[in-house]
Amino acid sequence: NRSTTRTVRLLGAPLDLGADRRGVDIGPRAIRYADIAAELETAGVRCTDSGDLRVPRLEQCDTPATADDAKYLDEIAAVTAELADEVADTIADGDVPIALGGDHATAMGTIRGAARAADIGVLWFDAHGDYNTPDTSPSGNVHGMPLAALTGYGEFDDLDWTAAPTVDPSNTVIVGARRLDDAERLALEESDVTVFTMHDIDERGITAVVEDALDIATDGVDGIHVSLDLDWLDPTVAPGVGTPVRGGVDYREAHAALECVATRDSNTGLLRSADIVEVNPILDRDNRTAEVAAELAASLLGKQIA
Ligand code: NNH
Ligand code: MN
Ligand code: MN
Ligand code: MN
Repeated sequence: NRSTTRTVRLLGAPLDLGADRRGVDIGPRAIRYADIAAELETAGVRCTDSGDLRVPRLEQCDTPATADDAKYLDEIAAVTAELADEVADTIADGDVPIALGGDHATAMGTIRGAARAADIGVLWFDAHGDYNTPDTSPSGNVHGMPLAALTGYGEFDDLDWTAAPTVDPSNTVIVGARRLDDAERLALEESDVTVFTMHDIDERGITAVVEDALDIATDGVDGIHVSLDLDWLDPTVAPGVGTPVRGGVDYREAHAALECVATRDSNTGLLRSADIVEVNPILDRDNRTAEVAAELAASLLGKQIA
């Protein structure tokens, strides 16, 4: 049981090199304007903010070849290496890092940093599998690949760390999947990664699925990282994302899921780090998606309802 007040440290990661739709680099700012700090304080944690990582502007990078299999992977490797260091430092200070994305390639930094301190499992809330590799990706967008890289699947020439997996696939759980690319689906079937689809949530309910996901992710490890892609939610709730897919979780299911994680955390202190990614204010309406993101962060950190 945790006795002292925890401190969350926000790490802005305005990374947009992993996705096609412009605007996801404004995500950290939008989530701060949605007052994530105040939301987190309602969860009873302290909140500090280290500002934004430096990310090269897309216009400053070499234009990828049209047939490039992993666009801007070099630059993404450099940015996420810095993020990994910041995350590791934050955990070493006893704080909980929450990275504000940016596209989902951000997780290559947060999870690598968190895994330096302890063996961790990963809960990946997403409409997508993010298990493509440079060889299988239909788009060349690196935000569709982080989970493969982190679990040591596939060839990532520009990433020197993928040979040794950062997280064990058997402690890696995707929740809410509803759009997998063909090769990605096959690769996931052959892997030890667990995939709970929207169908599973329909059949069994969100809390039963998340309890199972927690059992799997925490089996034999010291803690977990929570990766929250806002396109996990239905686009009616979270319209400001680059690759929306209908049929996602609703507002209440999303909160219920993160409350399950928080309850488990309050009993065992397992939450090490998180990232909140893919908020694209250019595509959003009235900053709604950033607001949902801020509220979900509070649920993750144990905000009590009423
Ligand atoms: N699977 C697609 C790709 O690899 C889309 C990935 N988009 C995401 N993933 N937002 O979460 O390009
Ligand atoms: Mn994703
Ligand atoms: Mn997604
Ligand atoms: Mn169904």
